Amino acid sequence: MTPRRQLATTVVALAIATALAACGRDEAQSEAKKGDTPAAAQAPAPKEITVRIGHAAPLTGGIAHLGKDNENGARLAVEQANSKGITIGGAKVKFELLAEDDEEKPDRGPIIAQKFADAKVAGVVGHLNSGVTIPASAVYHQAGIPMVSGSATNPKLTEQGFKEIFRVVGRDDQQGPAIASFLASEYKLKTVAVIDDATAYGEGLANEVEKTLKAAGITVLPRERGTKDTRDWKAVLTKLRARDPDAVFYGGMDATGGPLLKQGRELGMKALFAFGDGGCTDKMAELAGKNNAEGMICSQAGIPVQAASKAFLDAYKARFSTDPILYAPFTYDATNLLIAAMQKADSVDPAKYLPALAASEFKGATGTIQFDAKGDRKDAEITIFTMKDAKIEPVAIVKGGKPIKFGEFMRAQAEADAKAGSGAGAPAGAPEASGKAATPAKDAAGK
Ligand code: ABU
Repeated sequence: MTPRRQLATTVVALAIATALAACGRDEAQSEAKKGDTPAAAQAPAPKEITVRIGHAAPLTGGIAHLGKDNENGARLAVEQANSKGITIGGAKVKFELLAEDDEEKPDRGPIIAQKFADAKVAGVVGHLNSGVTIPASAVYHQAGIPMVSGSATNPKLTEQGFKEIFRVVGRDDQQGPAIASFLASEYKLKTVAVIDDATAYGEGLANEVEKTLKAAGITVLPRERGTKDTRDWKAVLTKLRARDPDAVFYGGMDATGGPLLKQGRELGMKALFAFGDGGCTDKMAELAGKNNAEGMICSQAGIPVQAASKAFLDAYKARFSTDPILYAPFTYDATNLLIAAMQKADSVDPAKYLPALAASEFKGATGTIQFDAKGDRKDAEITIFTMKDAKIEPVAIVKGGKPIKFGEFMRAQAEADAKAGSGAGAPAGAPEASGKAATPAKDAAGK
């Protein structure tokens, strides 16, 4: 063998060994840079790895608009992270969002969770519905994959003792009492009808509302029930109309809540209609009709979209040519939390970055996020809205069980941000190497 040929053979062998070592270190999430030339092998470029993040929500069916909203939040975070050229464990990371449609079906939850586990995702954002997220969470727990939901509010999710499971919104045992107390204190209610959609979310929230209303001395009529697919509520409403309730509370999503409200008004019901977060969207006015929806009351298990950081709102609008609907700021934060925890742990290995995720102190688009021992967001806000001119408008924010007017909340936030010296141009929720993101950038009016 000539010395020249011997050198070439050695270089090729070195390149192969380097590539094999890279594959072995981070098997399924890593992609050794292919096509290394001998020159590159002599001065190796930083390794690039692809890190997959799963996102699951309904992308078809009645609440596809909410599923897409959630997915957009996660996608924006991934794209922003990729544009920064993040390095973790010495490798340049390219994040890839694996987006799945769980169709709002509980039995699809574990199937998609297993698909994500097989794809070796580093973490999961979702699912949207509690009834899907809860069965899926058992698979994530088994596989050791961190999951952060930006919208599932049923308490059971984080009561299972799964250390991999988190949420960045409040729980229905906070949301239910908050909206029921608001209804009890702001309106002279004697009799309330409570309806649910027989999902983990709808039934659980309705139970919490009923409990609080009864504790306030209000009569609650026997529970009426539909399903997540009910569009014809006339039989239920005709029965309730005979009892002439002062208010109707519905635990369910806007796709079913809109027709409920529309048909209630068509049947001549004058009752105040109220909804939880699933029915707390502008789409209610579209589905029920503008006049029918006017004055309805609803709650969200977090700050309202318009209180999210200006940087997030601007970036979302620029990327998707529309405004976020409901929980996109929360899925955006959930995604950034996963990325920030990986950065802090300097590892994309779920077992290694999970402790950093649990210990997060993260300033995102929805404010500062910390988790309690169960994986719930500490001090989660609950917002109460009313429908005005076909738009839901925040009225009050309940924090730590105490309601304050929305305007006061925003003023206090703006003052706190000014004191903390947050720059208005700071990239909201953008994770930094420290594992903490930039302070949300609200404008001077706090809007
Ligand atoms: N929190 C409202 C909708 C999602 C859920 O099922 O919890």
